Amino acid sequence: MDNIDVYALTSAPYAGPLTFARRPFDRSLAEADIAVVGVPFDMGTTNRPGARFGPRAIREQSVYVGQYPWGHWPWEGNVFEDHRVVDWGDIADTVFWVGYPERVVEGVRGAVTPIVERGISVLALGGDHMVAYPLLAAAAAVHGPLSLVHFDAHSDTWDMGDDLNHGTMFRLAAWEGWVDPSRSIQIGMRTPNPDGCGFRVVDADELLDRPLAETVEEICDRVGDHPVYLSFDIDFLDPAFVPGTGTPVIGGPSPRQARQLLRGMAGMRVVGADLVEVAPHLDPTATTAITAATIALDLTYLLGLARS
Ligand SMILES: [Mn+2]
Repeated sequence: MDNIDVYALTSAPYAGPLTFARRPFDRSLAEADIAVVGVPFDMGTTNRPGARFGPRAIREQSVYVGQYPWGHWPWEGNVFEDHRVVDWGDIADTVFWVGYPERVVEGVRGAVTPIVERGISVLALGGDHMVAYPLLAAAAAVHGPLSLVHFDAHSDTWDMGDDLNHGTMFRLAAWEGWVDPSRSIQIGMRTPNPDGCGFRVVDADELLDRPLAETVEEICDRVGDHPVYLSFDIDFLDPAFVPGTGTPVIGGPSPRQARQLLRGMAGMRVVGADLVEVAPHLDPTATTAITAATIALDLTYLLGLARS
């Protein structure tokens, strides 16, 4: 239990200092395997803003969801025992980005690259989905062209020329060579997608009209032993479950189905991940943030298993 903070055993979920699942706050990263990094930026959104409040809301609910020292149901083992998971805090320059979204790319890339270069796996908490663009840049600089496994209601491959926003970044990331579309897969789409850029797209109907195991198998086949960047937009889920998001689309899967897909990815070479588009002020019940915190913990297990 060396990496288990006894504070987690003794404190109420609504009390105490706020870090992701009560992991140590560690800016130095002297001893870290996995770093949780907040990216509170939402000026790439095309509809309702508010995802800048996502990292703090996810942390708040992670203290509740992650309060059990014995692990995270129903995963086997305990990622916090097997790996040093720390909370790096937020990329703090975002106040200087207000009105200057172009600063986000170099800002996020500059903050995350040194972390990735030290061999630490990054779990980024958005923020709107545009932050995946510099996160992919940093990951690809170390690991080479990545397999993207992307859960979302939207493909985020709109063709808007060079314009970067939360609906275009995966087209641009493919164009940059940071992701290899031929080894990547996008799951859950339910908006028009005229040009898939070479990605395999499993839309919501295909996903939900067949056993989940078939989609898991397809992810495995598509990715193989290639390094994976996993990007999870909370709007992958039906907005009946997660109304707190900027661009909700009806007719999506349930959190349980999403978690089964993620558990099916256990053992894949997941080298980096993000969870984005949580806009907590749009959901006063906090169910969106509770769901996001649960999935963020699932992602720490995937990152940990990939390192084992
Ligand atoms: Mn989306």
